[in-house]
Order: sequence, then C-alpha cells, then structure tokens
Amino acid sequence: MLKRIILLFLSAVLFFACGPSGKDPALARLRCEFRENPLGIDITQPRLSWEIQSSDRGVVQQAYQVLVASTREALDNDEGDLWNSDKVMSDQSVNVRYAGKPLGSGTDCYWKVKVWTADGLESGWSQPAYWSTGLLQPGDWQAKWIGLDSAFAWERPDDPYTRLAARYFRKEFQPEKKIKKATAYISGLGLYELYINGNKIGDQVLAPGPTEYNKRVFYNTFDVTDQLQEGSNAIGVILGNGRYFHMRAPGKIRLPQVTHYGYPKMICQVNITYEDGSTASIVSDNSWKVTANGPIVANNEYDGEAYDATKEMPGWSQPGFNAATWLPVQLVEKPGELLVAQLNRNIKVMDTVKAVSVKEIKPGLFIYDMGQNFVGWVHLKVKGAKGDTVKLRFAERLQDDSTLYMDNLRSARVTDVYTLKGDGTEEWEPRFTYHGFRYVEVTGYPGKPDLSAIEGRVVYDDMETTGEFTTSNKVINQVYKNAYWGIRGNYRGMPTDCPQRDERMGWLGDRAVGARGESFIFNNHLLYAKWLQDIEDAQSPEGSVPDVAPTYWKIYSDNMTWPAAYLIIANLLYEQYGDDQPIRKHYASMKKWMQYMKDKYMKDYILTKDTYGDWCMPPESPELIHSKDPARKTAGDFLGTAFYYHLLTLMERFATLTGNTADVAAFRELGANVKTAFNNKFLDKQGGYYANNTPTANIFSLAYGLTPADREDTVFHHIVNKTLNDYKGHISTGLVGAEWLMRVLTGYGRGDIAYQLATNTTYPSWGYMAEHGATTIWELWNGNTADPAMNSGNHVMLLGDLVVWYYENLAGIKPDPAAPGFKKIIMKPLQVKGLDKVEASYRSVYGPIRSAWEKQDGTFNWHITIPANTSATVYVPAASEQQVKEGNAAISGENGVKFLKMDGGYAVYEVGSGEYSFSAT
Ligand code: RAM
Repeated sequence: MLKRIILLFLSAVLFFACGPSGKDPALARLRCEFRENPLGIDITQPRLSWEIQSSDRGVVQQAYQVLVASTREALDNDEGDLWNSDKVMSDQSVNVRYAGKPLGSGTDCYWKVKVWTADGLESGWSQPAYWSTGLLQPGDWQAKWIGLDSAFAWERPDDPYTRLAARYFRKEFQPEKKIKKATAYISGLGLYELYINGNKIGDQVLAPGPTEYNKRVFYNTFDVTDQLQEGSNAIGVILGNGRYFHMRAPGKIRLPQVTHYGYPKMICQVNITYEDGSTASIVSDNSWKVTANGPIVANNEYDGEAYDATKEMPGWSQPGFNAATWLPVQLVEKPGELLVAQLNRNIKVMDTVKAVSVKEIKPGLFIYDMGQNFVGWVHLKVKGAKGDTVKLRFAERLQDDSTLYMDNLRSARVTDVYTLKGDGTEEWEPRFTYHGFRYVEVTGYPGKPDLSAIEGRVVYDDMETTGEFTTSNKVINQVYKNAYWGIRGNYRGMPTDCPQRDERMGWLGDRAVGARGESFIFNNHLLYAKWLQDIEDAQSPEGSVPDVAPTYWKIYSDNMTWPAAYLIIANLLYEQYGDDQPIRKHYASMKKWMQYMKDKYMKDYILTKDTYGDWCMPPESPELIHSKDPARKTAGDFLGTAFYYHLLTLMERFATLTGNTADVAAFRELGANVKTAFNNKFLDKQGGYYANNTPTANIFSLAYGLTPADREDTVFHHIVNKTLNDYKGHISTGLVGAEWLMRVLTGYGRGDIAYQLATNTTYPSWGYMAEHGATTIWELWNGNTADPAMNSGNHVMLLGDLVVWYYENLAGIKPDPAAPGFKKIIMKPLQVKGLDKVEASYRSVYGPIRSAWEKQDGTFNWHITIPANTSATVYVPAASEQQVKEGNAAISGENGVKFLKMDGGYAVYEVGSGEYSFSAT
C-alpha cells in the first residue's frame, strides 16, 4: 500500500516536473522587458516574451496573439483595450514589441498570449501577466529632492576615512478618502530604505542601482496599496552613503581619488487613486523632517557600519512619533539630469551561510570560519547589557597565528560595530555596507558566542541562476563552484573587480569575455545592459571611454583592451539573449569611441595605445604581482591593434544590423588595412609566429581572424609548443590572453591541452588556487605568495573564457550566431581522454537546454533537451553515421532527427525541440 502511495506521489511529481505531456503547448514565464511583472518601467513600447512548454518534439510556433488590457477584468473577458495584436503569423516568441495604444504614466497593463503551432495546435490563453509604466514625463514628478547638505558635530565628512551617519526622513499624512491604489516612486542616494507605517517596503537592499550619478539616477517603484491605512500614515526613509558620498576624502590614503557627488539626498512620491477615481500625491518637499541622530552612526562601504541600538527611535516611521528634535529638510539640487526607472533588478539577500567553526584565539577574540569566501554581511544575535559593544571584522584569509589576514584589504577597515540596548536577545545586520570574506573576527561579545551567533547573508543582484554544471572531474567541479561564488559576489548593481578591499570598481576589462561565461550561470542580461549605459554615460565629450564605469574612479587612460568590453558585451547580449537593443542604443557612442581612438592613436593602421598589457600573467617569481620578463609580456601596440581589428569586425556587424549601411564598407575597408599593417608588423614570416611569440599574441591573431589561412597551423603550433614546453603544460596568460585561450586550443583541435589547463593543480592554474584553499577565484595566479598590495582573493577576471568553455565545449551548449538568443543551438560536446561525464543545463530565453553525456565501456550516451520553438544542430561523437542511435533505434530521418553530415569525428544531425537520447558505440 505504502509503495503504491509513493509510486502515485512520484508519478504526480514527475507529471508536474515534466509539465503536461499531451498535445497542447503550455505557455509560461511571461516576461516584459525580460522581467516578470515589472512595475514602473519607462519603456513605452516594451518587448514581450513567453516560453512555450511542451514535451512533444519539433514544436514550432506558427502564430501568436497578444492581448493587453488596462484592467484585469477586461483581460479576463478577452478584451485587449490597450492592444489586441490579433493573430500574427510569426514564430517570434521573444521580444515581441508592444504596438498598442500609447501608454501614459502609471498605466496598468495586464496581458496574456496564445499561440498556434506549426502542427496546427492551438494553446489556451496563458496565465495573465502584468506590467506598469512609471513616471514618464519630468512634469509627473511633483516631489522635490530633499536632504541636508551639511555634516553634524559627530560626523567626519573630510576625514580620509569619511564617517557619516545615516539620515532619517519622515512625513505624516492623512488620505482624504478610501484608497483604491497607491504607488510609491523613490530614489535615495547613495542608498535608501523606504518604510511605510513601520514596515519596510520591498526586499531590496543597497538600492537603487549605482549609476553615473551626475547624468542618470534610478528610481524604484512599489505598489504600496496594502501598506496604507485609514487615518494617519507615515513614510520614513533612511539614506546611506553608498557611492554617492565618497568612501574616501582626499588625503593621505593612496588611491585614485574616489568621486564625490555630495551629501545623501532623496526624492519620493506616492501617487494615490481613491475609490471615487480622484487622485492625490504625497511628495517629498520642505514639509518633511530629518535627523542624522539615529542608530546608524556611521556607514561606509569600505569601512563598515556602526549601529548604536541605544539611539533607536521606536516608531520613527509610524504616525504619531514625536519628531520635535528633528530638523526641517533642505530642498537640494537634483543630482543628475535624468531620473529614470531602474530596469535591472535590485540587490537582495540571496542566500545564507552558516558558520562551520568558531574558535577563541585570544581571550575575548573569536574567529568564525564561514567555510566559504562570499560577499555580504552577517546577521548578529547577542544578549548583553546596554552599552556593550560588539565589533566584527572581516577577512578572506587567516594568518599563521589564526588571526585575520588584512594586508590585502589595503585601507578598507571592514568593521561593523553594534552597541547593545540591553533588551533581551538583540538581532542586527547592517544596511549600508558589505564585505568580502570567509572569516569573521568577533570581539566585545558579552559571554562566549556560539556558532549560531552569526549567520552569513549572501548579497547580490536578484538574478536567476540559469546554469547547472557538473562533471566526472573533481578539479573542474571545484573550480566551477569557486567561479560561481566569485561571480555572484561581484555583482553589486555593476560588475565589480573585487568585493573586499578599498576598490570594488566596475573595471571594464575584467568582464569582456567573463560576462559571456557568467551569462550561462546567471541571468545577467539586465545588469550588463545597464552597465553598457553606465559606460555610455561616462564617455567623455571627445569620445574617450574610461577603464572603470560608473566612474567612481575616474580613469580615462585611452586603453583599447578594457573599453573593448563595451562592444564585446553588447555583442554577447545579442548572441546570448537575442537582444539587439544595446547595439542599437549605443551604436553612435561606440562608433564615436572607435573614431576617437583612431584619430588619436592610429599610426599607419597600427593602434599604438595600450595601458595594462596581458594583465596579471603568471610572473616568474612567487612574490611578484607583475612579470618583469620581457619574453613573457605581449607588446601593447600588438594588443591594441588586434583588439581594434576585432572591434571593427563587430562594428561592421552592428552597422549591418542597425541599417547603417554606409558605415559597413568603411569599417570593412579600415579593417582590411589594419589587418595588412598588423601582419606586416607583427607576423614573423620566418618563424611563423606573432610579435615575441607569446601564446597570448598567437591566440589573438587566430581568435580574431588576423592570421592568413595558410599560416594558421604554424601559428597554432607555436601556442602548443610554448604551452607544453616552455610553460610545462601550464597557463601562460593573464586576463587578456585568457579571454580566448580555451576556445582557440579547442577550436584548433587541441581540446586535450585545454583540458589539461582546466584540470591542473600545480602552479599556475585555477586548480592550484583551489588546492591552496581558494573557494573563489584569485586576482593573481600566485595569490598565495604575492605581494598583498594587489592580491584579492575574489576576482573573476582570470577565469577568461573558462566558463564559456565549460558550457559551450564540455557540455556542448552554444548559441548559433545565425539565429541569436538560442533560437538555433549548436550542441557539440568535446571528447577528451579522462573526462567521462558531463551534466549541464542552461535556461535560455526559450526555455531549458540540457546536455548530459556519459562514456561507459566504449559507449557514448547523451540526453539532450531542446526547448520548444528552437532547433539545434547536434554533433554526436562517432566514427560513422551507422554507429549512432537515438532512443535505442537506428536513425531513419523520422522522429525529428535528420542526418546532415559527418564532420571531424562527429555525426551531425538537425533536430527540433524535445528530448533526445543519442548513443554511439
Ligand atoms: C586592478 C583591478 C582590476 C584591473 C585593474 C587594471 O586594480 O583590480 O581587476 O582591471 O587593476
């Protein structure tokens, strides 16, 4: 009996997990501008997407119909009063542009979709989805920017280690009538928390997203209908410094100057619609009150937060609070020209980590090991007397004496302080700081803290994990895990270089190719689309693109290799997500930058400028940060020219895509000249290698299509030779060379060497880091021995194209550039000796793609899933067509599997959507 119940239960679980079988396709995951039910967007013709779910094979959408209605009732009655697309004959299920009535501010849009498939099936209507528009016209904002442009006696705004208390704002109001709907629009710089009647609104932290503040500031939108009440209401806002009020004032501390925008400020507007249809707005203005004398006595992203619970102000964001000691606010200057709706997701507490050990190293000094280097903060539990003060400090490593190793944090003080109010068990976590750490030092704790006294909060952008990946190789699995933790830890509304020291900047070069690898693991689409806007906003009037964006450090070095990320990532978003908008949006600015670099630095078609070289290539001795050996370095004009050429090929593609036809020929012609000059200058015709024959030089010549066809083999041979002999089968590149290393090795037939690099555990390698205790990726190959001045334990740049290679080559899941966004997929798993099994999945915009293969007793078994409305070219490793079966039967051309050709040890098939089980003996 029990068995039967379990079986029944299991089949029910299976049914729901696999989705309905049967014939009707189901529609799910409706998205508006790639978000689920977004509020307050300011795109007036947003793009709509849906996922078709069906376990049938070869499901292709033939037509769709979208309804958009201004009320839920209308939608339920199948009335598209805003837009009825009618039946559109099209297979487009991603990025269908809204083409209905013009949308005004604050409009509710309820929508649903149905589709017809090529085999004549009709789906039902999808579940309803929603979006709303924000404040679209500047005049919609009646609210004013408010703040206090001065410091208080207890603050130290000019100290190099700036210390500023959080600012608390409040306003009481009485709605006149019964409320039907209320929407809050808010921006608070650097960071805000919004409260209504004592409740925090939303689950975001460290909001809003960081921007080039003097150009563009984000606001967030919330539905607060349920938070308002009859009678008196109160709004409260807390402001922290974030990146608006600088973390370092000019002074003794050696840093590039941290950009300073001003004192914290905010704007807030609550738009109310009453049941009778009339409206009202509660807005920030000079009737609000402010204090900086609350419990957050200091906050600084580098140095930490200090919270004095004895200064709490119970009820401060509720009606009836006595704010007699609070000050009137000042009306202050608006921060930037544009106040726009934030589309990329805010940061959230995404995970928790429990401590694995706690040790009392010295009397009263406790060291917690969280077991994982991660980014965020800790939640503290403590019981003690009023005024007791607990101090928390954070580090990635320990010293030999088990105390924190803090040398690599440079000037960051990373110290959170909690002063107890003495009121039973107190719980606290900071709001306006974050740390990158594995170890926590606790001092001042009343009594002995146990393991559960602190708990880690993992904090990063609220984005879906889209990838899973595991193999039969332990080193690869560990490195993947380290990459996963490093990547999630370095999303802070912008991709940062590191999360722990006095830097944490959006360095462009670190992500040029990394972003592609990351995009398999996380849905980072909107974050990177936003970052491209940061980059454009930071472009100088002359056209220079900085190395860091937003420019919290202003570094305009006129480099090629770092700003190249601007174009490379726009291209990635197109290929991975099928989103051409970034290319369209930034085309003019990209072109301007290319022209600027050419005018200023191109001589005889050689781009002479480079700033960082092949940054952080493995140095010759263990304590060095950078190599001093000229034979290991790749020349700057070589890198500059190779990158310029590659970017010209991208510009040519972008020009075609955007219809800038006149530009196409110009980019192509310039490209041809650059290529000739490049080969004349850098190709050693006798030796058959480039520049000084570093693997990096030869890699780019091949990767970027610069090498004449008849020379490719020789050039590639030099990469192999150097890697195997001079570098003894180890990596020789820094972050630049690593961008194409694994893919060039594999593409030219030496996937075995790529595999060797990926599984090495001796220096230098990713495995070496793991072997030496890394649970993230280091900034330096020799991160355990190098000078601490530049030696972060959590930097993702050295991953290069490793994660891309994991997914595209080991799992064999790759977007086909012929139909971007995985509308067409190339499935081609690399076979190398020693690797017997890979299981991976990637959730594309069309739905999950899976690849699970295993080699056993000479048989290759491969299960794949191809989402509905896509198709794939599938490469099954086999010596001949006859050796391949699908679903245990010979392949006859039926069942949706069509043989195309034999190609380099693979039998190649075309398949439609569905699940397939291939085997080859
Ligand atoms: C370091 C950063 C970053 C790198 C630059 C050039 O300070 O950490 O990773 O891009 O230098």
